[in-house]
Amino acid sequence: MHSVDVITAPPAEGALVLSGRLQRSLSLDLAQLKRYESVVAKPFDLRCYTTDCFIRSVEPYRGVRLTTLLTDAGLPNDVPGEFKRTVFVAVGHDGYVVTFSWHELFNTPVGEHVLVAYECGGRALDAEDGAPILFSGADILPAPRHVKRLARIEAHVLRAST
Ligand SMILES: Nc1nc2c(c(=O)[nH]1)N[C@H]1C(S)=C(S)[C@@H](COP(=O)(O)O)O[C@H]1N2
Ligand SMILES: [Mo]
Repeated sequence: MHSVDVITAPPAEGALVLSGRLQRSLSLDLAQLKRYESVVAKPFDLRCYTTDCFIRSVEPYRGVRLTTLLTDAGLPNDVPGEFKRTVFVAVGHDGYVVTFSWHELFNTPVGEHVLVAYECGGRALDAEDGAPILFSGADILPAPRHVKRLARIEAHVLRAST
């Protein structure tokens, strides 16, 4: 899918918006997410970091890698190499926030397991099920970066404070 057809309209209700320091903003509803190449994750147990409690077992998710979406939006490169200083802030519909770094996503094995999921165990997920769900399949305790109803990905290029 090419991004040209998704940048002009205002974000649709429930769409995922990628914005900030990217070459273009994207607004993607579930149907548009499904047009990207998908991958299927391994089943896993959701465990909370704070309590270390088991929440539930999750069947395999299908979704698009976050790196695929960020590559489509275009990483910042106005200053050559500045994309390596980018952090990505992922925000749920309720304001819940988690972070990723460019290195983590593009330069470690973690990135290949970070999905924006819209299907679980072969069944389509809708907003009531929490779709789209951002999750990081290589995390030790997966619940914190298992963001229900992912609403936004903001890209920020960091610099050292002076
Ligand atoms: N949108 C959103 N997703 C979220 C959270 C949240 O507050 N908002 N909390 C996270 C944390 S810390 C945990 S432990 C689990 C809780 O999952 P549950 O609500 O399905 O039990 O959701 C994760 N995903
Ligand atoms: Mo948690």
